[in-house]
Amino acid sequence: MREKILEVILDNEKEFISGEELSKKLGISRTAIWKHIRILRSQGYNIESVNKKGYRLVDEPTDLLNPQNIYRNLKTKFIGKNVLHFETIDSTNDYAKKIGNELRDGSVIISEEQTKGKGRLGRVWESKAGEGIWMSIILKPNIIPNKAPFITLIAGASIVKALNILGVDAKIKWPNDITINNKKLSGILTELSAEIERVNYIVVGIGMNVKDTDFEEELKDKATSLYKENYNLYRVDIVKEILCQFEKLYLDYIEKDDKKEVLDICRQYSAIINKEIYVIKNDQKELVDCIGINEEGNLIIKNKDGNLEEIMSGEVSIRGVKGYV
Ligand code: BTX
Repeated sequence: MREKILEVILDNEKEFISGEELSKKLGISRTAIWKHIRILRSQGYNIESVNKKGYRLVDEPTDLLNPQNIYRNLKTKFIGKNVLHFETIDSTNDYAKKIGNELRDGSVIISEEQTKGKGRLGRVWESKAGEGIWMSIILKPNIIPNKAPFITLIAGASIVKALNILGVDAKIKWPNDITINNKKLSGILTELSAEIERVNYIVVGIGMNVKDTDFEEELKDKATSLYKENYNLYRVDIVKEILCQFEKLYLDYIEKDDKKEVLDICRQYSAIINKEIYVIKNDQKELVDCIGINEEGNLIIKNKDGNLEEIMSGEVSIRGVKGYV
């Protein structure tokens, strides 16, 4: 109901709408409407109420990640059409995994804060309140499990594409980091619930630092945020653009087995192709030349003996010669 009230007020733009009109339109009492308005205000909506005139929105709500804001003008078919928004949560990925079976394909779990944000291999992902985008997309494709890892690349491609569309000079560090100026801006954690022959659901977790000004000591040299790089963007615009780019690339892959655009994007915006990089595997660090990404989405490197090698995502970490990239 609250969402319906908000929709009517938003659609009315800067004009007043009376409590009576709202109550008739939505079939609830004026007192109930007032209660909802109070809650909407506490969520950050600047709604004015004037005696005998009614309610109106003083200025557009800007950077709230609540479902209503995400649904507005979202140009997707099914991704992000069901959003669950939390003020705080342990991990959006963990929650998505818990209730993945019950939610429909394309549902999004998003939280202002994570108290146990996860990276890959049990690592921690710092997710402070209101400072970033911490979200998980639930997918239910009819594919065999070994087709799932490519979805991480799809997510990376959609994030880097979305950011570049919004004017950010972001790059992708194969397979799952998005960087700016050689520092980590965003990471992806894809998790899978599957049987041998069949995927139940996939959870694509995306973390992005948007407003952070200060990182913990350990992250200071390798992490960055959009704000730190002088980009002032609304989180909700970024979320919508990512969901939109993601859906297109995802459907190409699932419906047509078409990887072309994802690979093109990963190559075009690569932070590591044609550079010397360290490949780290089981604590072994090897300096190699990064040659490219092949048609499977695997990384091609040339080691110091001149041999070409193909690396699959998940088996290694990549580091730059001078630092993170
Ligand atoms: P990763 O294992 O590649 O990166 C984790 C490493 O990155 C950490 O060990 C730390 O060094 C560094 N790091 C931690 N927090 C940050 C940060 N905020 N910015 C930059 N670097 C950081 C990457 O794993 C996958 C991250 C996915 C996060 C999303 S958020 C929504 C969803 N829910 C959840 O619990 N995880 C995912």
